[in-house]
This record gives sequence, C-alpha cells and structure tokens, in this order.
Amino acid sequence: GGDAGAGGDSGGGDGDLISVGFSQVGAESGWRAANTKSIQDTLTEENGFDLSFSDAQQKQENQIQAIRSYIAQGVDVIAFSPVVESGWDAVLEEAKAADIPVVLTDRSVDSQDETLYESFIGSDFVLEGETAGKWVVDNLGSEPLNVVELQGTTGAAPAVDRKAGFESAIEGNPNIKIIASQTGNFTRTEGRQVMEGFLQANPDIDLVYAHNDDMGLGAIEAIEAAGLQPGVDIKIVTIDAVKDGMQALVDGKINYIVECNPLLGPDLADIIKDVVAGNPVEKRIVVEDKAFDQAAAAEALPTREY
Ligand code: GZL
Repeated sequence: GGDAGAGGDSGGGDGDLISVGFSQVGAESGWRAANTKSIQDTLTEENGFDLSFSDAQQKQENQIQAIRSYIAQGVDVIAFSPVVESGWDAVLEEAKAADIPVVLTDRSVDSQDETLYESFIGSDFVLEGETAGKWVVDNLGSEPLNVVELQGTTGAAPAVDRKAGFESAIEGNPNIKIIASQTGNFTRTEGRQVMEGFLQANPDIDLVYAHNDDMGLGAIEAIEAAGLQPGVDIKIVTIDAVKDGMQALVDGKINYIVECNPLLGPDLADIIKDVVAGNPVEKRIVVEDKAFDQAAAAEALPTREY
C-alpha cells in the first residue's frame, strides 16, 4: 500500500486544497459585485482552493469578527478588502501570532508594520483622482467652475486618496473651486440624497466629482428630479467604469469616467499560491486603470466584462 505521503501539507487538509478565508467589504456598488464575482469565480475547488467568503455590510467590526473566525478555523491564508484604512493592527497581530499570512485586495490599511500582510493588490487611487482632476482642468478649467464632491466611505483608502489626487490636480487652477464635499458612502441611494442637499444649498453647481459611478448615478437622479440635464447643465465625472456608469457616459449623462479594475481574483489566486509555496511575493501590486470619454465608452461598452 501507499506510504503515509511524504512532504509537507500544502495546507487545507488531505485534499491539498488551499483554505482561504476572505472578508469582503459588502455589496454596496456595482464595482463590489464585480469584485466579489471575480474572487468567487477564481478561488474555486478546481483551481485548488477551499474558499470561505463573508460580506461585512460595510462594517469594520464585522470584518474583524470574520477574520477572527478564520483564525479560529485555522485557514491557510486570510485575504480581505479593509472597509476603512485604520484600526486593523490588533487583529492582524492575532493572525500573525497564529502564523496565518494575510493578503490585502482592493483597499489598503494604514498599519505602520508592513510585516502584518504579505501583499496589497489594488489600484492607485491617488492617480485615479489626479486623472479625474486633470480631465476637469483640461476640459473645463478655462472659466469659473463650481464643483461639488460626493466622497466615498469616510476613512476608506479610495475616498481619502481620490480626494487628495483630485485636489492636487486642480490646485493650480484658480477657476476650479470645490464648494461642497460630503460622503455618499459609495452607494447610489446616498449619492442621490447628498446631491439633493447640494442642489438645495447651492444654486450654481457646474460639476459633480463622484468617487464612484454608483454615487454619480444617484446624482443623475437628483439632477433630473430638479429639472436639470445631467452631463449638460451639470457635468459629472466619476470613477469605476462599471456597466451602468459607462452606459450613462454613452448617453451623455456622465462626461468622463476613470476606471478602477475590480477583476482582482486572478492576481489574488497567484499571490496566495506563491505565499503558500513559500515563494517571495511583491509587497505592492498596482492594478492598471484606463479612463473613458464618451467615444471610448461607446467603443468599450459592448465587450465590457463588468
Ligand atoms: C475601489 C473600491 C471602491 C469602488 C466603489 O477599489 O474599494 O469601493 O470604487 C466600491 O465602487 O464601493
């Protein structure tokens, strides 16, 4: 008969599947749905994974609870997208003490101790904000422009960085002024509600800068309800480039979209296999993003994956 099986256990029990505990932010946006699909479609049994997946409804305490349960379960690897940047050191120390490697996807943490995670796979959100701001300067900066900003979730890396990037891109142009800025928590509903408030308080809004398509789509509803034409009376620039946003861009209701690629499943799978095999991994993997005006969106939409 066969021997007891030489060599180390690659984790995940005798089926030599790699057990992964993934804590997802929530299901707040079209981007998140595409990101979840990419992870669940890639970390499958036939690809060598036993995936445990949890949705935190955008609450940090739910993510910390999920990570603690994965530690108790003794998974081989923990991966998550931190809903906000801060407040992770304690639970990441617990994972480290349990000798369970952690991989960050999409959003990062502001922990000073970089040994708390193996790698961070995600877009450059500052660059996304700069790209959006540069388009505004290049296309609308020649005359006074009142901007209202729909921020993402307070304290989330994409919200912090997209705000900083946009501000740095417009700071040299005295015509462009951010006259109001508030969080819409990356959701369509809250984006609409905040935009309704902006419209009541500010009679002369020229442009909406929304940190994601979903809040931009909510702003469109509020602008139309106010009898104004989105994309014409009030211009709109957003980030993500998910299908619904790209359709609004083709329809002329949004003027420019900076992409944020949600298809992180394949990179995550590769990193996890390298970590489990003990191979060196890049600390930071930057996902490339494109940007779309109306013509580019019309071209890309038919074959868009998300
Ligand atoms: C960005 C991601 C953001 C998206 C939003 O990587 O964290 O969260 O831009 C999503 O649509 O809610």
